[in-house]
Order: sequence, then C-alpha cells, then structure tokens
Amino acid sequence: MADGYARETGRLGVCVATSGPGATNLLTGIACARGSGVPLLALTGQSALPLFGRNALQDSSCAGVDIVGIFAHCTRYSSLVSHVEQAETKMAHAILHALRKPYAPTHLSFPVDVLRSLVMPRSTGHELSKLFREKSCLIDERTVEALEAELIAASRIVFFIGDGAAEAVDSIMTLVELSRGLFVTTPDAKGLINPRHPAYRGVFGLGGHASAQQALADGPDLVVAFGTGFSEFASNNWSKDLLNQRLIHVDESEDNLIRSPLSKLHVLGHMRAICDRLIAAWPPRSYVNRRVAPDVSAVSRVTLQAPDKYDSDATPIKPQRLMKELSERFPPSTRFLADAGNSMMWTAHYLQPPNRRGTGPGGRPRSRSRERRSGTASWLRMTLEFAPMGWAIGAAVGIARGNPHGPVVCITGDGSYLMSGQEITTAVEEKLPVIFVILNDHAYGMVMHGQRLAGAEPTAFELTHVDFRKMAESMGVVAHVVESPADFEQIDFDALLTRRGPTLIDVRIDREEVPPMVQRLKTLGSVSA
Ligand SMILES: Cc1ncc(C[n+]2csc(CCOP(=O)(O)OP(=O)(O)O)c2C)c(N)n1
Repeated sequence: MADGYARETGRLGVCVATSGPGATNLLTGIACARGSGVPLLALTGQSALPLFGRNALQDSSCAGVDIVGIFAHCTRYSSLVSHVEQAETKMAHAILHALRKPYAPTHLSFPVDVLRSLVMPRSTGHELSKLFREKSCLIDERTVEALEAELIAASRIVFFIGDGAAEAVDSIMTLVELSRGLFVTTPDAKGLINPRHPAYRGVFGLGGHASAQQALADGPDLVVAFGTGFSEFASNNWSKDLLNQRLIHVDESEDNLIRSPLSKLHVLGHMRAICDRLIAAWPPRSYVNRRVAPDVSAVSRVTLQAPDKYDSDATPIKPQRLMKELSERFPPSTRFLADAGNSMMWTAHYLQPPNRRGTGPGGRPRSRSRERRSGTASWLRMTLEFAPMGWAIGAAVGIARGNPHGPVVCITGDGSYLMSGQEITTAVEEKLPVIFVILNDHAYGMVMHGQRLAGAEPTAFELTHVDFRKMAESMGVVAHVVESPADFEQIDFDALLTRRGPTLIDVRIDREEVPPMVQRLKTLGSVSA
C-alpha cells in the first residue's frame, strides 16, 4: 500500500510493522520497492534494549533474527535507533536516502524502550525541506548539444519511453511530434501516454506488440530512450535491436545510464529540462523539409496479436475481450494496475482506453494551459522488476488512498488473490473505490502456459475452484461473477463508480487463451531464441 501511495503521489510512502513476524512480512514489499525504485520508509518495532539476546518474544535484534541485517540487503539504509538522541538524525538520514534518486526503500528499527523515551526538539534540528529543493535545472549542456545534432542529422527516429520518464513525457511527446518520429514504450510506461496516438507503435518488452519490435528492427537511424534501466521485461530480453550504437540514452540517474554501455551517447540530467531546451531551439530550418515523415495517418498502428479475440462474444469470456470491456467501461480518471502473472501481459498488450492524457480531477479534460500533468501521473501501473504476485492488490489500495479523484481497477489472478486478497478489507474500512477484477482460471495461468509452450512436464499449476463473489460478500463487499461479455450488462456501473468502498468482479475467463509470453520463455531458455 505504501508502494502504491508513493508511486501515485510522488511522496514518501511509510509503513509500520511490529517486531519479528510483522517486520519479516514487510520484506517482499520492501524488496519490490527496491527493484522498482520507489521511495519508502519502513518503521519496525524491536524488543527493549536490555532484553537483546535473552530469548524475548519476537527478538529481532542482532542477537536474534537480525531484522536490521535482513533489511540491509534490500534497502539503501537500515539502522537500529539505539538511543533516543539518534532518532532525529537517523530519521533524517532514512528520509533523505529514500528520496535520493534513484528512489529506494529505507528502514529504521525502534526498540520499545527507545520509543517510550522523550525526545527534546533540538535548536539545530534538520530542516529537511531545504534539502528537498527540486534540482530541475541540472543538465549537461555539452551532451544536450550533441543530442540536438543527432536529432537534426537523423532521418528516422524512434523514441523509447520508460516508466522513469513520467515527469518529462509531455515534453517528449512534443519532441516526437516536432521531429516526426515514432515512439514505443516499456510495458510499465504505457500508462504515461495515449495508446491511440498515431505515432505510437506499442509496447516493447513483456506482452508487447509486433509493431513495436518492427519499429526498432526496421532500422531507424536513431533511437532516443528516456527514463529506463532496460530491465529484462522492459527491453525485450535486452534486445540487440535496442541496445546498440544507434541508441542515445537520456536519464537523470547514472544507475540507469550504466545499463546501456553500447549506446553512442549518454545524456545525464533532468529529462524535462533537456527536452524543453531542445524544443526551445526547434526547428532547425534546414532540417524540417528533408525529414522523411513516418506514416502516422492511420488511427492506430499498434498491431494486436489477435484482434478478433478482442471483439469476441464467446463464453467463457476471452481475456482479450475482458481487456476491451475494461478499456471502455471506466472513466478517463481511472487508474489501472496489473498484477504479476498473465494479467501483466494481457494488460500490456490489450488494455487501450481512450486518450487519458490531459485529464484532471474527476476525469474532466484539462484546458490546454493546464496540460502539464503531475510528475507521477499514470493510468496504468505494473511492477516489472521484483514482480511479486499480489503486489497490485495492496498497491491499488495505496493508490486509491493517494488519489481520491477516480476509481482504481486492480487486474489480478486468482492465485495472486489467494495470496493477498485479504487486503480488500482495508479498502472496506477506508471506504476506497477499488474494483478488484480477478482473472479466474483456477490455475497459476502463467505457469501453466509457460510449461505448455516450453514442452515441459505439466505440474503444480492447478488451483482449487474458488467462488470469489461469496468470499467478498462475507466481507460485506458487493461482488459480481462474469462468465460472458454479456454479463457486464448486468453490472450497474453507475452504482459501482459512485460506491464508497470496493467492488469485486470474479471473471471466469477462457484459460486456454495463450498470453503473449514467448519472450519471457526465451530468456529462461525454455524455448529457442
Ligand atoms: C510471490 C510470488 N510467487 C511466485 C511467483 C512466480 N509467478 C509469477 S506469475 C505466477 C502465477 C500467477 O498466477 P495467478 O495469480 O493465478 O495469475 P494468472 O497467471 O493465472 O493470470 C507465479 C507462480 C511470483 N512472481 N511471486
């Protein structure tokens, strides 16, 4: 939840847990935040200092299950507050380390006797706000000039947008249009753009589109990547069509730049400032006329793997058709999340709501002058790096808490829901409008299809048949079962969208449909490259 809240608001997410098992239960969530670079502070309890090593209940000190040590490996800063006088300084360190780019989780452990002590405010206290001033002007002039020269010289440009480019994406889109380029996104950056933009060629990476692969394979003379660490799922298995000498990598994080050692140029700095500098210098006159304009005439040039299934009326409902229903039935202010498993691939490939750019609170279109969006706005979130099942369930609750201006739709699998579905009760308590959509295939579907595609022994993917509507109703949650596209007509969407609390939709999907996952299997070596 803290992860979702931080992604949505751009603020620090904070979570608190008790010592021992409370703290270890945080571990997967913290590791996920580390993988995705989310700013998060975990505060955990600890037995009293004099009890260390005496077999106290849930001892998580260095003499027991060493929680500071465990967290040290998946946070940027993990420390025991052993004296109350340390509390302020260590808190400042923990916050600043979490908010230093690339963002990361941090952890402080508080023994109960330290927590009970009084802290006297110090006159020399830390004024954290001074340290958080936005360093918006930091750019490397020399490399920006080199980038400008490359943009002018190139005749076919593809822009590659990663999820770290959120703040700059409006300016990047202006550059796409000015330079008559095409663009593709990583799966988790699809939520930053309008998937129906005529210059968009789709998702490159897990669940991606042939048109995106084609755009890069077709030999553009320049690829300009923004805000990405080229992780496995975001780079189509570190594709040679992407990571080569045609690439220019723009990022504010050196940690990301070191992931593209072959690129011809690294441009370090604030991405929006870099783009705005280029836009201000546009157009170089000699250039515009000789530019080969790409074909952006069609409404959508993103190639879907099976467009007929997107429109299919068949029962059981095809997951592709489910994506169509979700794309069309929710207002522009909706935030979607896709969980680990097939949900990620179906969503990356088929979810394509109408233009979400430029929508303000309540989904109202923003006026032109207010077009610049918040640096964290995205209509679709997923987690590609650590990717734990159930991440989307908690994160959806956190996003709803952080953004009261629209519904949140969590697309998850039945396996994931069986791991973390109890979090729905928090949405009940907090009266949050989260719609949980369960792709119910009574299986670990990704595992099942992975084994089939790889010709491996079919094993350990079946799940028991669960009626998630009954489960939800036992918690006082309004729930529906959908077996065919027509069943969506039975759901009162007006009531659903105005409800102050969660809704659950148990979708009994056609589990025989194969998700777009071949690339993942190539990485695993399960199918030949
Ligand atoms: C905690 C955790 N365990 C295992 C995995 C590996 N894994 C990824 S997807 C998946 C199956 C997901 O099943 P389900 O949630 O039912 O979604 P489906 O693929 O069927 O849509 C597994 C086992 C993981 N990512 N996280």
